[in-house]
Amino acid sequence: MNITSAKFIRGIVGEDPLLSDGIPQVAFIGRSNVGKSSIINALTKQKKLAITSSSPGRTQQINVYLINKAVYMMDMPGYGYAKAPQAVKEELRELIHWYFFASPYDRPKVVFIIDAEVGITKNDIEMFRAIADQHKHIVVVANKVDKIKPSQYTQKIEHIEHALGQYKIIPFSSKKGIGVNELTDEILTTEKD
Ligand SMILES: Nc1nc2c(ncn2[C@@H]2O[C@H](COP(=O)(O)OP(=O)(O)OP(=O)(O)O)[C@@H](O)[C@H]2O)c(=O)[nH]1
Ligand SMILES: [Mg+2]
Repeated sequence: MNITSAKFIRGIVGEDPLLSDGIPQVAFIGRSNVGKSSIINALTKQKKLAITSSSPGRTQQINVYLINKAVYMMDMPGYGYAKAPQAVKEELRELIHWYFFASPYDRPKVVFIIDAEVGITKNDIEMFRAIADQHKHIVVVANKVDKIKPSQYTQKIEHIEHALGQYKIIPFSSKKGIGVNELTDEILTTEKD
């Protein structure tokens, strides 16, 4: 399956009519700077669709993209950015929590992103458990595999696998285009259950 069209709709910070318009949502979540926005650009093959930045905390609202006129990709703000001002951190945390746990809308499919080089952090595990508790459809992505030394590759990926249990992990690199087809299929496949 291919992504043939991708369009920015708008950034949202709370209730919005698009959340209940019946179009399925796929939410991209992970630590600040893990590469959520870059992955959306890699999947849509558009360098500048989602704004990326080398400084963490770039995405501060839920940016919504319509893919193939059929699915929304939700580019979430990152969690765990220690240097952000307390008030900003609180606001982003509340937005993430509202969207995943408190909003009345249908639960999204979740693309949970981990930095393959850094490995899984305490923050990742906490967020993952909370999401896995309430969301059935989770795809785990280990991004930035281009930064791992070949000799450490298996160990790093296995460590993430062990920390999360039975979840399938897609090794990914938005820089090198690794994993793009596999993740695209996961996102565009209609769930049967
Ligand atoms: N080497 C490498 N760098 C990457 C990869 N993906 C993203 N990056 C870099 O990581 C940094 C953060 O990327 P973003 O896509 O802005 O990350 P984000 O998760 O959206 O960040 P926030 O919106 O701040 O939470 C940028 O400097 C990217 O160029 C990758 O696969 N490999
Ligand atoms: Mg971002």
